[in-house]
Amino acid sequence: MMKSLIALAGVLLLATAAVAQDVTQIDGNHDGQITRAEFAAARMANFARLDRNGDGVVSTADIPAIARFKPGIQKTFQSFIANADASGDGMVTRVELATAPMPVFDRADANHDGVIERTEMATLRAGLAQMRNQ
Ligand SMILES: [Ca+2]
Ligand SMILES: [Ca+2]
Ligand SMILES: [Ca+2]
Repeated sequence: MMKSLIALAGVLLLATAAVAQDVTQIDGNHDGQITRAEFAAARMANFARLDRNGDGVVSTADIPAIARFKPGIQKTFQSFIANADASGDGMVTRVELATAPMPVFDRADANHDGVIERTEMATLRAGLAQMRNQ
């Protein structure tokens, strides 16, 4: 029981808008900077975890398994879906997630060069933390 709770806590961290990892995990090539491609790849890596019922899409149907333990996740999950659901059918496919807007990345990339460098990293961390606590 304890073990599954701990596992679930990990899932919740990852589930929160799909990018709530520590920035060092997002930095795929560990060069201290995060490119748009690295950010997108980290998000895609979480798709399977977000799709709790395994039907190939992320939707509100995936919430109940998580919401039993953390009711507050619903709002975060819904805002994640709203952000990525390009077709507006309430479901996020892998294709939609791959091309979804990255508002947190864009806000952090102050000089708009498509890379989060060291000076912009604090803003990215703050943005990710804010999503986690939504
Ligand atoms: Ca990098
Ligand atoms: Ca699903
Ligand atoms: Ca930048």
